[in-house]
Amino acid sequence: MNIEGIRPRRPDQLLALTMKMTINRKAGAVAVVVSALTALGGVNRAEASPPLPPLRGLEEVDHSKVTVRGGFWGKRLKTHLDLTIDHSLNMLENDGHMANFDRAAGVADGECTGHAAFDSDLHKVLEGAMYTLAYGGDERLMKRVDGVLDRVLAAQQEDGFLIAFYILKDQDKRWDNMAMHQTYNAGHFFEMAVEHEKLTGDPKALDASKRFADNIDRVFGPGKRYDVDGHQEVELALIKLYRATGERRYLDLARFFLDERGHLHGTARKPFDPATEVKGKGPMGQRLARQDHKPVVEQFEAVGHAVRAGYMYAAMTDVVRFTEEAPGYENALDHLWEDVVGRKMYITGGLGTQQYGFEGFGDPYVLIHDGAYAETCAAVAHALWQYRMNLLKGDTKYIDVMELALHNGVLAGFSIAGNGYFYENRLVKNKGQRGPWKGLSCCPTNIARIIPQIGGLAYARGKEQILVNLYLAGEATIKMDSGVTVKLSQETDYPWDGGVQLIVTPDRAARFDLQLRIPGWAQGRPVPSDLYNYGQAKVPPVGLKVNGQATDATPQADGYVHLNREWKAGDVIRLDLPMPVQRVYSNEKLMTEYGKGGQPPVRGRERVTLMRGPIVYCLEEQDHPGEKVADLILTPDAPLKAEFRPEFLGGVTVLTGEALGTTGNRVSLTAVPYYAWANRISNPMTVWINTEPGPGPGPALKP
Ligand code: FUB
Ligand code: ZN
Repeated sequence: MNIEGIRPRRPDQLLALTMKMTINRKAGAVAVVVSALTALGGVNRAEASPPLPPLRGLEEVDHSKVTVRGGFWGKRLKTHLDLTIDHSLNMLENDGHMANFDRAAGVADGECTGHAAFDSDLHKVLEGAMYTLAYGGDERLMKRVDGVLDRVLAAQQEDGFLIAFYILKDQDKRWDNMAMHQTYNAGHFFEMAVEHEKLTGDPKALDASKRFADNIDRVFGPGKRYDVDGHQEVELALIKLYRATGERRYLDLARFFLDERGHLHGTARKPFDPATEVKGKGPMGQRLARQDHKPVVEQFEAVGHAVRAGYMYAAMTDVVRFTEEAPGYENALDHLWEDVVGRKMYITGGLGTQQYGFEGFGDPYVLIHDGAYAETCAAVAHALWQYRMNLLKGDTKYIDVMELALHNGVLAGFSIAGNGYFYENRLVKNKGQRGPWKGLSCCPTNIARIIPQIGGLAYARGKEQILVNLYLAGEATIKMDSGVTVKLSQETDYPWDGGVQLIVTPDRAARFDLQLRIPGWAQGRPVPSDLYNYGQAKVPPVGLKVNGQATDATPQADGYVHLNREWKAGDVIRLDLPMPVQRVYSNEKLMTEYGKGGQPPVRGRERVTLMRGPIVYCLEEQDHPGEKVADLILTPDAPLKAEFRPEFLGGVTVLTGEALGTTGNRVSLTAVPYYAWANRISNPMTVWINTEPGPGPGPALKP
């Protein structure tokens, strides 16, 4: 299909038209935010100073340079602005997150509520608010957010320390038990502060972050205390803080926290002793869970808690990008990537199984459908890592995985309405209903901050290169090293339609390499490994035209089509990524069911899943009355059709065809996007569908 096939967008799909105050970023959204801050006595800044560039790899195109307009992600951003951020703040207020800060500031009475990671949840929603407000100025929301932020900042101690839980619980035991997420809270505070300063120009949160980071830096480091947090996150956040402030100490501290993993902690660094590296429970089990069982440069297999791992790998990638040398880091990252993407990733981009009874990686090739933990946070952390790998290496395979995780593993954790959440995301389930919140709200609050980052994940740039990584409607403004500013405008209904129109507008004619990602799914690879495949199916050719002239769409080894030419204002690119329905099969080594009576996991019946573009599909029982979806059989030759239904589940493409029921009866089959399941009623769902009659009903599922 070509670009003419793109449906005209309705007014409700146009974020720009429906949002009261947004005209465009510079003239509208930010201007409104800035005026709100002026009223609040904040400091305005027209243009945020650019972050320190990497020493290796590509540069980000920050979300502040990208407008998302309508379409798939525009709808989600509008929901964030209209509902999700306020809803999240309401829930946090109800649960006492803000009250803890008031108590810590000495302006309210009462006992500290919640757990040691409580602060981080509030920081994450505030961070999400910064991205969201950047897309659509909203004076009321900005005032609310700024008011909450002031309550947080009021709790900061003279020495810079700022964790309400510890200020209230036991000041003397701040750093006693490092399993308690102290620096995890700090990291989320730093990330939020960087975005606050970028949005508003007001340095108050960033200054507070520096004071807090300095406090941590006085405690930990060479010749000081040798220890690491129980939950990684601060490492990548310190690198962000370094880039925002230029303070090298923060980069060094991030590196220290990474390099200290795998050493026995205490007041002195002890040599790593491989003899103590054992699996199982007890202290070493704990250390394995938090990737503290080996020095990071010796970690070649993904083990332990999947969220912690994702954040740690992301930070390791940034270390390679921002430090002069990091021997062993890239080698470890390459091994870890092969292990995760080649042996330990669900088809949804989700990570973590319940094989060992916790939220972590299992054995290679053991991905039990009913045992998927696939925590929403793990998919978020995974996407953030893959994004950084692309920046480091400039290969599309990382974006393929990021895209998969974002459209499936992440979005499944969030309701279409914008205020319901899953924590774990199994691939087959007897029932499911997203709740309005979770007491342990790591996943809802990660949703609050990942969705509105989408524009900032879409592009990258090199010296005289622009990389288009995600296809989404909107504009990007990219300044090249040569001084040329390029506006890129995208029109597309991706991921429902593979037609993309790009209009290139440099402010003067200029040569540069415009790189278009040709997704792996359009080249016969649902994932960039042999973990899943399309079987024998062929993929139709990709179409590409520049100013109406057919152009070779063959990607180079890095997965991009390189359009290296002199560009002038108004040049038009039309990309056509055909989107047939694809059956996806798993590697035959993959074990997908629990073994009976404590026996090892087994492969189970042969099954297939369905994908169209980057979207993974599932079956819900309510669409198949009288049948059990876990028992339906989709024969290899049964035709399948794709049909866009604008009024269904927020506007989705469904797949239809015919399956066989348990008695061999013909059943009309309807597959909906996996992320959209459980948005109507709680009912059984399966991602993987039998391909042939089995010895009996499907496996008994956990309730
Ligand atoms: O501990 C902080 C977060 O809460 C983790 O990342 C999640 O797995 C949940 O335990
Ligand atoms: Zn979570």
